[in-house]
Amino acid sequence: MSCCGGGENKNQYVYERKVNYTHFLKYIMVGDSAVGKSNLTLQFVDRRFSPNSEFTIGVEFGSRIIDIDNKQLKIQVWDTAGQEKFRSITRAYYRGAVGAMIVYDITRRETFDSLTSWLSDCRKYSTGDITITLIGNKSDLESARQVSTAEAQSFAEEHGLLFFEASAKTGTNVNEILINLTIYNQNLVPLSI
Ligand SMILES: Nc1nc2c(ncn2[C@@H]2O[C@H](COP(=O)(O)OP(=O)(O)OP(=O)(O)O)[C@@H](O)[C@H]2O)c(=O)[nH]1
Ligand SMILES: [Mg+2]
Repeated sequence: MSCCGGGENKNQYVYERKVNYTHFLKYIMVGDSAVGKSNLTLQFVDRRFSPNSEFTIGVEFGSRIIDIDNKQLKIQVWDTAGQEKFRSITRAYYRGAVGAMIVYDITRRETFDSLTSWLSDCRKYSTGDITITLIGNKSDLESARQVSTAEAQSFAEEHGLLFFEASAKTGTNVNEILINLTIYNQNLVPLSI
């Protein structure tokens, strides 16, 4: 596990393999507490789900190398704490991020209602161009859904965001999010190391 700014968390991220890469991208993951940010990060990095994950304290990060068009891209995902008391810590981590994932829980309406505030932080504290993806997590809990896909899609269009529903539990759409965010970034940002 890579960790900074906080204490121990039982979510274990694998150490990255020592593979050469030609491009580097920092992404930040934000959203209310318990929407599933740490589990999405765990799926991105290690293709695992942790049913008993604990609140993130401060910020953690995981990374993975993906190949797109014969380029080896190192993606570093900063997984922030959603609890209000960590908000000021989180704000420091937008710096240098070229991608942001704002996550809500499709089964908890209040986490969708918080999106405007997360979006505002994202735009205010990021530096340079940042591509933002909206993620409606816990799509495996369809019967408990409180936010329709159409409503979220419309919010995303209104604010110029990419949009996916996903499940950190089943892994549905998790790779697609990472790949789409990355392809979109490659189009926008000249990358080099
Ligand atoms: N069914 C289901 N449960 C999920 C999913 N993603 C996360 N969970 C559960 O939701 C709870 C919270 O998940 P976390 O990943 O710790 O949430 P978080 O957003 O990192 O929370 P903070 O660190 O407090 O900001 C845990 O019990 C997870 O097992 C999902 O896609 N489906
Ligand atoms: Mg967490």
